[in-house]
Amino acid sequence: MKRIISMVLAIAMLALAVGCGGGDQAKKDDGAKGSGSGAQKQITMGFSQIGAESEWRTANTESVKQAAKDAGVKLQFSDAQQKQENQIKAIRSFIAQKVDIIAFVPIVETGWDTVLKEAKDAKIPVIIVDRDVKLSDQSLYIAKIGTDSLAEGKKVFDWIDEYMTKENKKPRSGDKFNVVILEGTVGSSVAIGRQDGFKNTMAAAPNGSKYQILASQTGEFTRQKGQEVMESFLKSDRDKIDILFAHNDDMALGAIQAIEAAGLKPGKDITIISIDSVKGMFQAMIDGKANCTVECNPLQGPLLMETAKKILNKEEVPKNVYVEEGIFPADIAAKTLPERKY
Ligand code: GYE
Repeated sequence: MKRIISMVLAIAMLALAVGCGGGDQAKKDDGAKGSGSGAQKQITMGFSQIGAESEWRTANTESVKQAAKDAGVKLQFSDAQQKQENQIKAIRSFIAQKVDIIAFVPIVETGWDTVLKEAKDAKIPVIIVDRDVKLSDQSLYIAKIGTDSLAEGKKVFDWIDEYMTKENKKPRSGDKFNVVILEGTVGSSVAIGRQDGFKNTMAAAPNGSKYQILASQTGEFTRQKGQEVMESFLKSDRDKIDILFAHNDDMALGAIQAIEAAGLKPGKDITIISIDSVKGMFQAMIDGKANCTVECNPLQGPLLMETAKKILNKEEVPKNVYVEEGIFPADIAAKTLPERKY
């Protein structure tokens, strides 16, 4: 039932993201008043993206660019090439250019206080997109449109436990299921949240003691690194690994190549689940090489533009909005793929 509800919500969210809906599909926290200058003239938004590490990120960038066009917002787009220092530089240059509003995807959680204080002093409102930040002062941003990574990590463990039980799986060696994890970017809120959500759920689950984490290492959210790290996991534990949890689909897709190269069957010898739900992962599931993907919706552009306009119109906006997301196991992949937007 829960799964059906979240899928319905995910579809509703997607409708909002592609611009045919509106309203309250998103969960909202406490409200916050916008600040800034009027919104009658054309809005200029400075947007700092972290780079192009994954299929998800490409879809996120396209969504923001397209939504800016559709909304008549002038976008100053800056690509940080995976470096926080480049993001800080970009934000400073947006302040110097006196843009109307700044939006950015924080590559890591910490280290933003100083530059965001500079934006606040310059009276430029800030919207945080996708990832979360840790700030000493919550008034340094007006709104956040993001990803509930703790919930995603929880969905991953719950699905694994249900699947291993339903399929009557047995550990390949010993008496516990051995899990290996490919983590996302070190210090990013999504890597921390996905890992914590998974581990906390496992620790509290009645079946939690049937599982153990054999190895966990960053694959930096990229296909290449995912493949390399999986190769090293397989070198030491080829015949022990039962489950791979990759913090994103790209790393899972890289790992699939490593698993095949090691002479094992991905999706069968090793159960594979990851997060994002990009088309490449659907194809892998259709090919029988992966088992499940938890959705993370990158189509945040329309909501971002709508929020920016409201802030500049001094309308009330929710402080934190998490987009609702579903889960797609392999058995519905073929049916679902044609409907996927990213
Ligand atoms: O899961 C991953 C990406 O921040 C939610 O970043 C995002 C993550 C996404 O590169 O593929």
